[in-house]
Amino acid sequence: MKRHYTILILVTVAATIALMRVVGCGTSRSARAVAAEKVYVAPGELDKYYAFLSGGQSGSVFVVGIPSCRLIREIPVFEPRAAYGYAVHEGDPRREELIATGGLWGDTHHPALSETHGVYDGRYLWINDLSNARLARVRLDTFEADKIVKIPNLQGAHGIAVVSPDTKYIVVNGEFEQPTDGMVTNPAPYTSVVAFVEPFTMEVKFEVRVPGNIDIADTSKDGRYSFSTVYNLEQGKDLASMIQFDRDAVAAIDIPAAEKAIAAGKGHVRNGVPILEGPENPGLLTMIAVPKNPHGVNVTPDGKYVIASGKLSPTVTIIDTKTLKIVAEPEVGLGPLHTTFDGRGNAYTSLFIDSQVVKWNIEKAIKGAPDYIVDRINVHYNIGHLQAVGGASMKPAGDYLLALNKLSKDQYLPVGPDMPEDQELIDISGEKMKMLASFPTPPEPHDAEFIAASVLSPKVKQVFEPAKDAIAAGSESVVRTGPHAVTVNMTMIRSAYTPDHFDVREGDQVTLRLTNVETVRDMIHGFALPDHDLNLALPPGATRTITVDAGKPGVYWYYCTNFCSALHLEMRGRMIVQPKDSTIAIPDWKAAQNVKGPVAGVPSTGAGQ
Ligand code: K7E
Ligand code: CUA
Ligand code: CA
Repeated sequence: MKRHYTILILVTVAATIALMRVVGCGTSRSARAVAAEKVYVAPGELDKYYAFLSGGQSGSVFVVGIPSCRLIREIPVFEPRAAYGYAVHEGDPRREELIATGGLWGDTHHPALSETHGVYDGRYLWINDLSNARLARVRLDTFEADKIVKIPNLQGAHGIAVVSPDTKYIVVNGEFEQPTDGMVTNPAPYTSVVAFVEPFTMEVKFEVRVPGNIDIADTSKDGRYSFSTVYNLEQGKDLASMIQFDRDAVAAIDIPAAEKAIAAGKGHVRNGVPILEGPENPGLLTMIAVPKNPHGVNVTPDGKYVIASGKLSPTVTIIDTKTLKIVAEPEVGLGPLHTTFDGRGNAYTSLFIDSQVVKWNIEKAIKGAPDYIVDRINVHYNIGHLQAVGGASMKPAGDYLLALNKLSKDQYLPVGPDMPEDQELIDISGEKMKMLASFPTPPEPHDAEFIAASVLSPKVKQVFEPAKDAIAAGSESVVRTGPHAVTVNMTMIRSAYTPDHFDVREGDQVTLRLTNVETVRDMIHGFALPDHDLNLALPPGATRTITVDAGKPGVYWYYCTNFCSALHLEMRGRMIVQPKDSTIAIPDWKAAQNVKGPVAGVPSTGAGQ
C-alpha cells in the first residue's frame, strides 16, 4: 500500500507540473497554432474519420467528425427522438421492439463495428443497452437502428465485442449476476452468462455460464476466444464482498469448443437459448487470475496478447492469447481502465484516478525493460475509455486517440450542476502525445470506434428507391375504406403536400400513407399534425404509414418541420374534421383543387443537389 501512496504523490507532483506545461501560461502561441492547425477542417472540407461515441444514458450514438471534433449526427437507438421521427409513434417497428424488450430508454456503452478480415467494413454497428439487457444494430448506410433484441438469461448487458475477424457473433456480457435457475429462492451463489448473438438475424445462438460476473469483452483476432473481465469472482452481493480477493479473472471462452458442445446438444435450454455450463464441458472456459476488480480487456492488433486493466491495481496484465498464460504484469499508474493501440507496438491505457493516458511499449514491458513507459499526458478529468483510430481492429492508424473523460469540471462555461462530458483528441503520431482539442458532449459517452470516411462515405445512402407501398406523384388519393376509416395516399415534394387538404369525420380512423417523392439528397420533409401527437420525417424516396384518430371537429394544418425551400413555411395543408353528425358529403379532394405544385414566379426550391 505504501508503494501506492508514493506513486500517488509522485504522480500528483508530475501531474501538476505537466498541467502547468500543457494548459498553463507555458503554452506558447506557436504550440497552440500547431494544435489548431491539426484539427482545423476548413468550411466545405470533410473530416478524415467518423467517430461513433456511445451516448450512455442518452440511449443513442453520437457521430463526430475527426479531427474537427464536430458533432455530425446523433443516432437515436433506445430512446424515441422526434427530430428524426424515430420510434415516436405507435406502430413504428423500433418503438414496438423497444416496448416489447424493456422500455423507451437505454444506457449505451460499447459501439462495435462489423469486421471483414479484421478491419471495419462499414456495414453495421452494434450497441448495447446495459440497463435492459438489449442489443441493437445500426445500419451504417442509413445511420439508423434497424433491429433491437432482448438478451435472455442475463441482466446488465455491458461489454460487447464482435468476434473477429469476420463478425461471426456479437458477444454480450451480463454484468449483474443472477440466480442460476432464475429462482430467487435458490441459495446458490449468483452467476452470469456471456451471450453469442448471430450478427445478421440477431438471434441469440447460445450462452456460456461464468462464475462471478462479466464486465468488458474482446475477442482474439483469429476467432478462437472471447475474453471477458470478471470483477466479482467473489460472487459477493455488496461492495465490500466484491473487493475481497486480490485477484479476480479474465474468462476465456473457446468459441469452437462452445459450438461443438452446442452441436452435441450439451446446452441446457432456458428462455429459448441453450446455456453451456463450464464444468460439463472441459476446455470450454478458462479462468485466468488477474488483479484486482479488472475492467477493460483489449486484444493487441496482432492478436498476440490480451491486456486486462487492473482498475484497483496499478497494473495491466498481459496474457498470451495462444497459451492463456500471463506473460507480464507491468505497473502503469492508478486506476487503469481501458487500453488501445497504435499499431507500432505501443499500448495506451486510461488511468481514471491519475486522470492520464499512459503510453507504454508492449514488448519492452514483457521483457521487463525499465523504460517500457514511453509517455504520459494529463486529461481533464477522470478518463474512462480511450480509443485510437482502428485501435480495436487489426489495422490501427496510429494518428489520433480520443480520451473520453467522465468529468469536465472547469473545462467549459458553467451550465448548472450537470456539466457536459469532455472528450479530448490527442495526437499519437509521434513519440510524445500531444493534446489537440477538446469538445463537450451530452451525457455520457463511454466508448468510441472510428471508421475512415473513405470506407464509409461511399456506402451511405441518401435517396431511397421507392418501396412497394410508395405513392407515386399523380396517384394520390383519399379513399374511404370503411364507415369510420379513411386512407389518405399522399406525396410530398418542395413545397407542397398532395392532397393539400382532405375531409374526414369525427370518429374516423385516418390512415396516412406518405411518400416523399424527392430524388434530391438532403431533401427531408416533415409531416407534423397539430393536436394529434404526430410528427414524421421522411428522407427522399421514403414512405411511412401511420393511423391517427381524426380527433375533435376542426381544421388542422399539417406542415413540414424540416426546412426545405423558400416556400417551406407554405408547405402545409389541412385535415378538415367534420362533426360526426355533419350531413355534408365529403367532397372528392380532386374536385376541390386549388393552386398546386410550384407557383409561377416563385422559386420552388431553396436548396439544390
Ligand atoms: Cu469502462 Cu461501460 Cu466500457 Cu464506461 S465501461 S468507462
Ligand atoms: Cu418540406 Cu419544409
Ligand atoms: Ca473482486
